[in-house]
Amino acid sequence: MTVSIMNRLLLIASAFLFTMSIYAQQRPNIILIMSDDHAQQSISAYDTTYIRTPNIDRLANEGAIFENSFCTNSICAPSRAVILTGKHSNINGQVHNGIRFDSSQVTFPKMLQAAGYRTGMIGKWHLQSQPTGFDYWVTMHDQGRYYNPEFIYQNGVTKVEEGYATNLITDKSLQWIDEVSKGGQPFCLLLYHKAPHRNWMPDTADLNLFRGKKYPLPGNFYDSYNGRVAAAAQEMSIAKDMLVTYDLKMYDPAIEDTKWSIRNYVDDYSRFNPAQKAAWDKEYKPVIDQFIKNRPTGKALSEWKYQRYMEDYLRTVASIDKNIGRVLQYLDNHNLANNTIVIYTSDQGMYLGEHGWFDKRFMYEESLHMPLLMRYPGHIQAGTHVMQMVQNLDFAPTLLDFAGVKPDPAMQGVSFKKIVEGKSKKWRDAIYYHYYEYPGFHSVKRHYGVRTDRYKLIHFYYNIDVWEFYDLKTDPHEMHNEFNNPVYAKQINKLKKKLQKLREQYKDTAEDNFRIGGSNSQKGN
Ligand code: SGN
Ligand code: CA
Repeated sequence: MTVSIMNRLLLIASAFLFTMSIYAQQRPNIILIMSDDHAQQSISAYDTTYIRTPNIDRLANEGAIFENSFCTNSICAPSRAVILTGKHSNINGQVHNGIRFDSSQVTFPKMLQAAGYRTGMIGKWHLQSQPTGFDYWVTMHDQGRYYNPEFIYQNGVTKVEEGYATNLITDKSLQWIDEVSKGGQPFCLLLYHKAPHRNWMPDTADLNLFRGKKYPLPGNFYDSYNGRVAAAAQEMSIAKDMLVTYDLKMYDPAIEDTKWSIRNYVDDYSRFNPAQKAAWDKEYKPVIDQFIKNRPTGKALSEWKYQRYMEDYLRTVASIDKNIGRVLQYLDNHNLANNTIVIYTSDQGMYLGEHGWFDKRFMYEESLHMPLLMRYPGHIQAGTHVMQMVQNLDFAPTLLDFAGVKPDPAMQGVSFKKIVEGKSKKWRDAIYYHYYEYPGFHSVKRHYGVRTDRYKLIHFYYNIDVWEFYDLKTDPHEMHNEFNNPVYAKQINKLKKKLQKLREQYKDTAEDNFRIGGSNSQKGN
């Protein structure tokens, strides 16, 4: 080979390597922050009624807020599986919480990993099988614990670590980002918080927040569930089902409660170290004493429970917000903000007293909505409001799209990259939903349905056969089931057809009569 050919080959090779390295650098890092049961109503970018969340709001101000982001099945493990696979529950198999996720499936982290991304998963996993597709992972057993949680590392080591879950998960995440961001490869981190899940245990550092603040009761707090059989049959009512000891921390021999409630509370309480216990008692002891003194009953008790619920729930949210602030600050300080997509979401929505409830599961608005905010400077315009109806089903194809990786053709979701970038407006006109976990915790009947920008049609099945129809424009709080109202007959017919089409499209035409074993009741011993 002559010298000039050698030189030419070297030149071509170095140009190729240079292009590759630019390409590698241009692919964005991805940080998907997800919390557990975070109601959109308690993010001030959406709603300023209850709390200020300045750090989460930063993502909306500097990027996009999705006004119509929904889950496909409003419960934890199913939502996580939908996010990983880009497929509905009937296809990915995770129809309810009590199933071991089939981790041999194609997931977006696996695809990113194969495309050269460093991948990490830190926090609440809740899918029973071990995470796959990650270079690094550390999770918690099942729901995890708020205080001094036990972490499970991928090398098989389990370790109880002192501190508060939301802080610890953030510490570990920043440490991992610190390590991987120094290499040449882009990274993708799933940063999954336990909070603000039941039983809403705040960080001792936040116990002074919101003390004694009065929250407005939602207008339908005293819902009679007229015309809504399934809504009447649930067991997630603040008045009836919220437990004063376990949920509201009123632990005292003078206070009666179920054995389940007391046992579970003691289980958490016994984990405190002396300093945590002292701070905890300092906050709750006076509240307990007051409660014993006043002994509220009837409506006064329901409203007292609501206020206590809100106080603790919002304290756990404040900690999430603070820790998101730490992540954003880290990115700023390390010159990573511009090349990193940051997303904030929750596995589903949550009731903060609407219809008198806590928990989720129903296809009604508060639990169907998933908060979704996304920042990617230079690509997503600051202050973008996305009105299109996106779903967690779309996360996988969207993130792959941003990373320049072609989604797996079997994924059922659609990339909303062009939508959030403001490059296209073309989108679906209806979303599909299917909830299966019945019989189970909180007794929400199995149902599936369709929602358009204005209407919603739901079919409750399994041990009932009931249809509901709502006009969200005239009845945004879903108090009037108009299924039998002739005024809507044409609309209902249209929606029934749409529902059938979606069920065919998503291969979900069979009403699944699988059995859910055992009793999940929290009311027994
Ligand atoms: C636990 C909770 C329930 C909750 C489920 C599912 N009970 O079982 O209230 O509905 O999780 O939540 S608890 O007393 O043990 O906290 S999910 O978000 O994980 O699906
Ligand atoms: Ca959840």
